[in-house]
Amino acid sequence: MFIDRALITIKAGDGGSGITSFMHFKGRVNGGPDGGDGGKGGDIVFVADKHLTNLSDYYYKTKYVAESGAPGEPKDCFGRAGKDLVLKVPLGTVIKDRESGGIIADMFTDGQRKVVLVGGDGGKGNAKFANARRHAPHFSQTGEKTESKQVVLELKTIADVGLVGFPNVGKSTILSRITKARPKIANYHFTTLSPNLGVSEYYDNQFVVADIPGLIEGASDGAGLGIEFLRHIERTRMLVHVIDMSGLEGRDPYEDYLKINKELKNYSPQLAKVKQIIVANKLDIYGADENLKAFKEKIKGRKKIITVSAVTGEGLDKLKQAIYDVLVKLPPVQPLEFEEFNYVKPERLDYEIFKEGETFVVTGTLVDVLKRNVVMDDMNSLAYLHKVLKDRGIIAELRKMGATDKSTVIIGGEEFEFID
Ligand SMILES: Nc1nc2c(ncn2[C@@H]2O[C@H](COP(=O)(O)OP(=O)(O)OP(=O)(O)O)[C@@H](O)[C@H]2O)c(=O)[nH]1
Ligand SMILES: [Mg+2]
Repeated sequence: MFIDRALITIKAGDGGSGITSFMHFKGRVNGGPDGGDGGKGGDIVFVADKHLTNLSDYYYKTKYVAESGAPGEPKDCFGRAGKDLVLKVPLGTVIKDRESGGIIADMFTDGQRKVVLVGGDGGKGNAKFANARRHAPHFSQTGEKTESKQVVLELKTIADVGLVGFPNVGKSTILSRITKARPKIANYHFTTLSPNLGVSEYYDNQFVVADIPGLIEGASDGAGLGIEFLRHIERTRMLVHVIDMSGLEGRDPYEDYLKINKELKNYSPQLAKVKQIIVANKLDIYGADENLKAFKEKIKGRKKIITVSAVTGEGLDKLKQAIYDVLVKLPPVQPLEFEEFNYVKPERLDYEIFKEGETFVVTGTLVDVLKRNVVMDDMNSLAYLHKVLKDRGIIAELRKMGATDKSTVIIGGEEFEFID
């Protein structure tokens, strides 16, 4: 099954918890704290892989969780880090955040890696909390818990040339003649149900050609197979617009040409501006000559027309050359330009309070951040500090621990008078 869009849930590994432990020696009662830190959780990493052609793996399995870090161990041993979970995707996969629609990455080149979610930090073991005043901390930190996220994977094929046209006009036949690809070819509409890619060789040059399902009038409103597949030619450098000149299906070739262009424009004005060459196909069929003449009159030399018969092979070398002549003047296929969306880990701000005689001491990462942001002799800044202490529940906790008006509180090395 060809899957070019998938919605999956991903979660980086949780951090392992630090542990509380004390050294044990035979004959020695009071060993120091030796609880090790927990390991970091595994990351969720996407890697572009040129051997993959579509996203079918992500259709069947939709939940991906990286390994958690192991808890710390006694004797100051760190817990093992969780393994990263590597998710391979085909080239051209665009990764988006489901909630905001923001683009996280365009997996454009083989081997490209993108860490989308970072594993949780391991918690600190009690050994890390020992200091001059506190010889035997009976606590340790738990590991950081990570959040799961939903991402949309969307394949936007990377090709130089896109084949467009009505169903049954011979797009797949042309692909099979100018590349080694072997798409299904048959005399009915919508033979091609998903995009086919092939590599065409022109002397020392190569270009990638994408053949997509046929379009019909109203495709942009969902008629036929719709315009869903146009995504796969959105980033091609040029289009080859294939037109059946035989008239065997009772349609006028020039009308076909206008209708397809209208659908392209409805899908995306940019796509409508992509350089096109016209291929007049099925010239081997009786009557095609006449139709071609009429077509040329209507188009009045506005576009280059290459006449071919995909079945006999007539004109296909000319077609390759015409494609090449256009491509050499164009820049190579580029990755999307976008403002990168990132999942930012909330900075873990914690604190602890302990009592030293009658004095309360507040320490921890929250205090470190506050110290960076607060100017001690500025009234507004101090008001902000007070608000943060209140919002974070530190004031309430100090009170619980017995702080009253006039108690001394040391925050980040500065002495304050406790005010409720
Ligand atoms: N006589 C003749 N028949 C052709 C030519 N090119 C393609 N055909 C036939 O036209 C029919 C449709 O060809 P396909 O290549 O499957 O057409 P398509 O445009 O890919 O069609 P969809 O995948 O349905 O959009 C097949 O029976 C082909 O053999 C040609 O140059 N001359
Ligand atoms: Mg086809």
